[in-house]
Amino acid sequence: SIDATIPLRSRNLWKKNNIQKFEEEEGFEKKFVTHVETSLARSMYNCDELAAYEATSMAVRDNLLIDWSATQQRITTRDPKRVYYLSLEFLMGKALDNALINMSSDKQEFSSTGDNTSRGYVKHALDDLGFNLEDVLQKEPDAALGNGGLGRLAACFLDSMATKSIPAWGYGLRYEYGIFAQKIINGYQVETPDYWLNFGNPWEIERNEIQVPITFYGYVDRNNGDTTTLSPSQWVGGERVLAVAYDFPVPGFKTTSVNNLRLWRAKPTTEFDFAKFNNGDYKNSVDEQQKAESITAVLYPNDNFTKGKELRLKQQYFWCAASLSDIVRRFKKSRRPWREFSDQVAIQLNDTHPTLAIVELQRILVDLEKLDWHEAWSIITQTFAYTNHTVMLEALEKWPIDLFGSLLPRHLEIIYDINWFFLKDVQKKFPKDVDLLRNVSIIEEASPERQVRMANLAIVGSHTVNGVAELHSQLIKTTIFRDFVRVFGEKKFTNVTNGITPRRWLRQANPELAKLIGEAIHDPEQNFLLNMSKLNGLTKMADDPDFQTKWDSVKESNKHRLADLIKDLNGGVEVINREHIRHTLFDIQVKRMHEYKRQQLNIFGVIHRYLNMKDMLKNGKSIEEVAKRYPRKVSIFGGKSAPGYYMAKLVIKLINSVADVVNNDEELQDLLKVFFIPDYNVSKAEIIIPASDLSEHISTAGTEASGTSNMKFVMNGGLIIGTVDGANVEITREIGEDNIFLFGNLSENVENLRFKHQYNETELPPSITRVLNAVEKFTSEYKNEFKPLTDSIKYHGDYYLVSDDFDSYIAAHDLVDDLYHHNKHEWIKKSIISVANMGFFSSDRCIDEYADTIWNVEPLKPESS
Ligand code: B1H
Ligand code: IMP
Repeated sequence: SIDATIPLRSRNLWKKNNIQKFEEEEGFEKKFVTHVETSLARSMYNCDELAAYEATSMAVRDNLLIDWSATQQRITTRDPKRVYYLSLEFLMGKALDNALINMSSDKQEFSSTGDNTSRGYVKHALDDLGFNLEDVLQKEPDAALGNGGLGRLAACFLDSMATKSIPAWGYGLRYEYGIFAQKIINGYQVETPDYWLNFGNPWEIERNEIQVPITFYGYVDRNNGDTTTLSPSQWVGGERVLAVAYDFPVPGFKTTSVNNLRLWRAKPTTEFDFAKFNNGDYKNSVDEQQKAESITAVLYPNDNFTKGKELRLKQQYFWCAASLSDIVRRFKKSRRPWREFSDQVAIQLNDTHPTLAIVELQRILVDLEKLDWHEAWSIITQTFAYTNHTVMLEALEKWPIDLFGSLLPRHLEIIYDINWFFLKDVQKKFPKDVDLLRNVSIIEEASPERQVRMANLAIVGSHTVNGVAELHSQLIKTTIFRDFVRVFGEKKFTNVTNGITPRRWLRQANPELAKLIGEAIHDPEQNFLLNMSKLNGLTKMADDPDFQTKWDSVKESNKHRLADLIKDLNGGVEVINREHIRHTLFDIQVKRMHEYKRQQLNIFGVIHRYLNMKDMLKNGKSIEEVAKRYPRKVSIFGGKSAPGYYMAKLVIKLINSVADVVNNDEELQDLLKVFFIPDYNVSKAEIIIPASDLSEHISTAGTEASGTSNMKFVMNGGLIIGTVDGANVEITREIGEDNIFLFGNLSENVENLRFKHQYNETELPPSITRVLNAVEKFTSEYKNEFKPLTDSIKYHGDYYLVSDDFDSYIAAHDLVDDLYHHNKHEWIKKSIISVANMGFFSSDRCIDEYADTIWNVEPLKPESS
């Protein structure tokens, strides 16, 4: 490749012509108008809100790119160790609002909008230009390139790595279609395609200069003298596509560091199949090429579940090969010897989805760079680390050998060799332990098909394996990866409890609360967003009646914001009684629909409550007496089900059926409302989460690896009801057990309870039987519509232990009711104390832990900060 660096004699001219960042209104306005008139070829007579969004984004992007370039040049020049975060999902949400908050500005005056970030003056400027910032922000579609927690975690980590000036890049896929949009029709989920690039995307830089050829299929040619699979081998490919890079700037908060997220898009090569063409099959030849684009067409919409589809494996290899090629190219620029690779490069595998990167790097080192097998392998095992996100067996990735070997013949050979050396070591250490060998083998010898176990490969190829919350990290060591602990020892397995970025999840989602906190702890510049232990300062205000009132007013205002959204989604018809909103308990469960997350438990609880209220009225009690027992409450649900997940979809229908009945029951006089928010996504989460009084994190103990929305809710002053599962455990430790409503069986008892169900040794408590019998009353479409749901509990072993936890769940809700209703001051106090102690859950803390204990990397800060 040619040297693309400008000669010394020309550089002064370049420097003279460098563009400058804008730092205040006037500079922004000028950029804005310029982009409207040139980039968009529009004018003041032809500028709608979409154009305003595009021009604002391009102006802001210009600023970010100046910092991006400086950041990347600094990293290139200083050449420190870099982190590569490989994730098949990045659930970024909207970029503009976040960029306005994060974008560095030397002039951080308090503008008349009361906003001390760049957002403040841009809002003002847009106002002068004839636009309202909030409306302009609405024009941006969510970048929804992820399913749920795993993808959003990757996005939070990018924010923290940029904020901490860690030299880090994210690598992923640029899906043409993100997670589907959910419509609710007649109470049922209907999926519609999310063509998020419809109006183009001002946040991506298409890098047509960076195109990596990627090979599939073909065969291994052993006629070149390579006698064993361990020596350099020739993979003769059968199909070729190109990976084109698209870069997304990731700005840090209060720093000029801007990191990069590189997403790959598949496109055809310019090679042409002349054989076909000569056969007169021109049309077919073009069609074949077109198929290349299908590789990055769509995100697989399954959360915590995998299906062995060939296209998915193609996606994984395409992405790993393109990323590895880029990483290796960058390493080679510094002309260091290979043995320094792991001093320069740390690669984090976000779940097993990128495990092929291990094999691809071994292939590059052995086949292309001609390193000795063992030398290559030792580089690998010092470079990679693997994060596990679930213990649920249906999510563990396995690929049938035939499918794998046909798509990636050379990689399968390499895997066999990795496995051979690995098992030889195991055998030496544990002679004659065939069970152990069978369990840890990368190949599963099962009928009808042998399979490649990606988790085993990831563990063998990594130096560190981590879980995402303490309980989860403990569980992987005692269950799914138990045998690997014997082989590698405990030390290889560690914990990094998940976190969330307070910039998006506090400052951006809840500006009023961030402002109130800043004032209360004498930090109007909101530096606590960079050091969340400062929130501790709130503790001493927890009892202050004036402060409590302010705190509750912020909550009330956020509830109105959510009530507005719900009204909007309900066709303009109000659902929530506004008059009493301050004292209406907002009880929220928003997350992917999954049996293990137990939305069914929640809606059964709602039915239980409804039946009780109706019984009181039937028994001659007045509505005032009912209202004395039950605080006003709105139960809010939201979440997508995988399109093929029958049970999860049935739960959505049940929620909507219950809502129909309850919301139209005039006898109840608005004391209870139920609403399912369609198309839950990151942007909606930013409105929903700050409005909660109570949120539900009620998975069967031992099933939710961590959960991260639990952290978001508490950081926004909501209390939670939850099981002893995932990060609920550490939340309890941090905020104190008096401030959380825990219930249910512990994970250590789950196996035993399931066993009892299997042998029909459990009798269902009358409370749940009453609810299950009532469920059919809510059927509107077909008779017995919800029978599969109730039967799964009554007759099919109640795998998720809904019946075992029901009474304890109801008892916890009784405590909630009582406290919210009769001791609001105590409630608010708990809320304040909880927020005061949530510092631990900043993703900045996670990144510190990864950097120190797994990556061994250090920040490279800009000179000025
Ligand atoms: C989590 C997934 C996941 N765990 C497979 N596993 C997928 C697995 O497309 N697939 O094949 C997609 C997603 N996602 C979640 O990760 C956990 O359930 C949460 O408890 C956890 O908080 C989150 C982040 O660690
Ligand atoms: P890459 O590391 O080659 O992918 O380049 C990433 C970015 O780093 C480039 O777009 C430049 O902004 C910057 N960069 C690359 N090479 C150099 C260099 O030789 N000196 C300074 N900056 C560089």
